[in-house]
Amino acid sequence: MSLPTISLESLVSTKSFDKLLTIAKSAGCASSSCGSSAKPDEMDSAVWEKIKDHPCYSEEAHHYFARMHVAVAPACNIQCNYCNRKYDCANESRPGVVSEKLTPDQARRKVIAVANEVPQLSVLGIAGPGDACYDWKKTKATFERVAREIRDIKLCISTNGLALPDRVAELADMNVDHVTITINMVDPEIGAKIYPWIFYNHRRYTGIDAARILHKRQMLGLEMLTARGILTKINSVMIPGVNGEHLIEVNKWVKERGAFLHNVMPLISDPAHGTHFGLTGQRGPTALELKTLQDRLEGGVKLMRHCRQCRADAVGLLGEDRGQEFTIDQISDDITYDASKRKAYREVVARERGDHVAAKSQAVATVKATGSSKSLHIAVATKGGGRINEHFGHTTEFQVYEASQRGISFIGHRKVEQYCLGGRGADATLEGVIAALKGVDIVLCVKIGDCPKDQLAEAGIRAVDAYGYDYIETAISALYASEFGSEPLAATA
Ligand code: CLF
Ligand code: SF4
Repeated sequence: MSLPTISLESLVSTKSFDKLLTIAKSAGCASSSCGSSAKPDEMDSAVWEKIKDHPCYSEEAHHYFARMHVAVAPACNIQCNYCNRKYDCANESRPGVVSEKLTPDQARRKVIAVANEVPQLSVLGIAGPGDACYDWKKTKATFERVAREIRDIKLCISTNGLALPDRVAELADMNVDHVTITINMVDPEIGAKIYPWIFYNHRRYTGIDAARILHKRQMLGLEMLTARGILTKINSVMIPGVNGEHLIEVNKWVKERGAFLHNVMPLISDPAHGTHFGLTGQRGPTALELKTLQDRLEGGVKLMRHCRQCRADAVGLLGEDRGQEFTIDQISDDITYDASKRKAYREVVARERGDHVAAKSQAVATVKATGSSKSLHIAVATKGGGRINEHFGHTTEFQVYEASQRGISFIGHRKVEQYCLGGRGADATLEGVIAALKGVDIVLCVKIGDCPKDQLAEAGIRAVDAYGYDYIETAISALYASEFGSEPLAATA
């Protein structure tokens, strides 16, 4: 069991720079793997440099680093059947939420305010609320203003791809290293069921003609990005009965054209959102349908499974949204950038990550050494940093892992309502939490009361709080070994 000499949490929560530096410096070098890199052996160093701090492109990085979106690009050049223009672009966001729209100058101020207060910030993304490549002037002006002041921030955009080929050269000039294209089809007949129209070269196209143009532009854009070494993530919205099976074909096409990641997201469809699919009763996939498709896609383009379908003005670690702390009315007109918090945080994270990777590798070896063919599903209460560091009752999102002979993998998350508020737990909320944890064998948390623990046990879920503040994988491997190996049963709560 490895305990940190310094908690990332203390570094994140402290407000005083002097205190922050003291914490960072006092960490010393107690790490068991000091100097070791978190870079996977098989990964190219140049690619690693691009993804190591990007919470969406690296599952491992999402424990440490945060992204923020600024909603500067409201205009869009296509219509998707899962979109209602009242809301944000559903290609990269949950439908049904509306962002605070900003000018590039307001966006610059907001990014600086967040960078001064959220040391985990590493990526600025523009994900709408319309299309970042179509509403290009504002996207470009925002990136230029921010990059002039915060030189190490990564720039990232999300687009439907129609206007992308016209912007690739400028994206490369601005050092935008990460581009997401939403690609839901490679067959225009299927495309016609998803896109009623597009607006291209000053005219509107409908039906198969529209889908054919969109498909060609998406493929061209992807090829152009790959040729320039820009990493691409493909988002696909899984729409059962429309493109579910077809996404296997999409995965092959984008692999051939050099895509780096494939993120298959569930359609979120509700009549209240006023979308075509919502109003016509098109359903989204079940969690099992989504996982089954993702499992079938293994072996193609690397899959992203930790997406949170965040909103177009999201701020914070994936899964948390601190946007309300940084609305534009709270930010001074003459704010200036102070790099100190981000710098101190990065120094600590560099040490912590090497240690975490070594611990993870040890944990996987422990699981494999059991030789068991069984799998274990574990939900973890965590605030980030790759550790079990949240109370059961304070959790709003559990991270779910699977341990098996394939290793220990993050396979998804379960959002829940916070069970314990003001020191008291609500029974009705607990029922919802237990329902959300269906299929999970064990819950890992820092602390849990007897009452929720007993109710979880009645639902067949074991709650364990004996591994508080340990690395997630270390605790999982110990539990797996105690369950399926020859080792004596580990201490459980
Ligand atoms: Fe934003 Fe998207 Fe860049 Fe990430 S989000 S533009 S790549 S910085 Fe990430 Fe959010 Fe999923 Fe998007 S979790 S919705 S994948
Ligand atoms: Fe809506 Fe985004 Fe599709 Fe445009 S690209 S129609 S904003 S989901």
